[in-house]
Amino acid sequence: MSSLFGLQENELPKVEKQIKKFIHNYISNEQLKESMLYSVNAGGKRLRPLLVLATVHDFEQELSLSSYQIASALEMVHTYSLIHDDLPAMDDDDLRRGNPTNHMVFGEGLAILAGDALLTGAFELITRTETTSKKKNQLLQLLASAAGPSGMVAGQVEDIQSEQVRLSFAELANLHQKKTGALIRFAVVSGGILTEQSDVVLAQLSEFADHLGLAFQIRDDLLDELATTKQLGKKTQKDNIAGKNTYPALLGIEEAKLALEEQLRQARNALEEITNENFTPRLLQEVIKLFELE
Ligand code: GRG
Repeated sequence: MSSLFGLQENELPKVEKQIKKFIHNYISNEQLKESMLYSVNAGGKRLRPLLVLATVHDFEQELSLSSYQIASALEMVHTYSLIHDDLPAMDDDDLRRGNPTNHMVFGEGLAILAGDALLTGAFELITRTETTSKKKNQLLQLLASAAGPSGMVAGQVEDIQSEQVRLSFAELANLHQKKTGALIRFAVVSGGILTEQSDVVLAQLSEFADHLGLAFQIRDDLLDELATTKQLGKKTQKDNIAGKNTYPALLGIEEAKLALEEQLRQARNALEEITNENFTPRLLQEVIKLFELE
């Protein structure tokens, strides 16, 4: 495999195939299946599976069935989080990735259950993964803490609780490390587990992923802000960002751009620190480039 583009074109379809295979093989209710497949098929950048595969690849290891299965389980958890995040009780969004949200098409009850099924199904898929029991246990534990009450769920709760509160940079970064960072960390560290890295290397991968996760969130806030500013015009920009817990609101747009650059610099440094002589971070460096603002 020569490039990230190659991975996207040739390998990501294999991840999608594994998700669909799992849904078709293990779910018998047609409506539930349809609702799950609706969100799985709605596109998305597949960043998290890409990170799993890129990490395995950079340790110069073959992409085996277990890599696709773990990447699939992770994308299932991500898809669940988006379905639930869009619900009326949460963000109450009508559109996701340019299409009607799951609950707009299937109703709230089925959308909640499709999310539940994707979440629990992800763990079932890991138990059925073609790998050793030791790796399965490590991956199950890691995904549970990334997605659950000490990871993404905690981040979402803190996000709701901080709606009327002005957070500091450190508080916001801490919230995002759980809400969006935890799954990104799982993506990278699971690549390390699949390739049997030492605890030291797993910690180094985790450090890299934390900077990448924060960069992801700062970039997402900036893109949101720049798009809104374009629509509203410069005059209303200040009113628009005031009071929101986003990096541009907290730091201003220029400082937020610098904070993004700083996280990407630290992510690059963290990759350099990885102490495995078979590690050549070509694809992960390409991922970092994707995060730069054009
Ligand atoms: C419901 C427990 C629970 C958690 C939801 C991650 C999350 C927590 C909500 C997502 C809300 C959101 C818009 C967060 C900002 C980060 C972001 C842009 C997430 C979407 O991830 P992408 O950009 O999505 O990877 P695609 O569509 O490409 O898969």
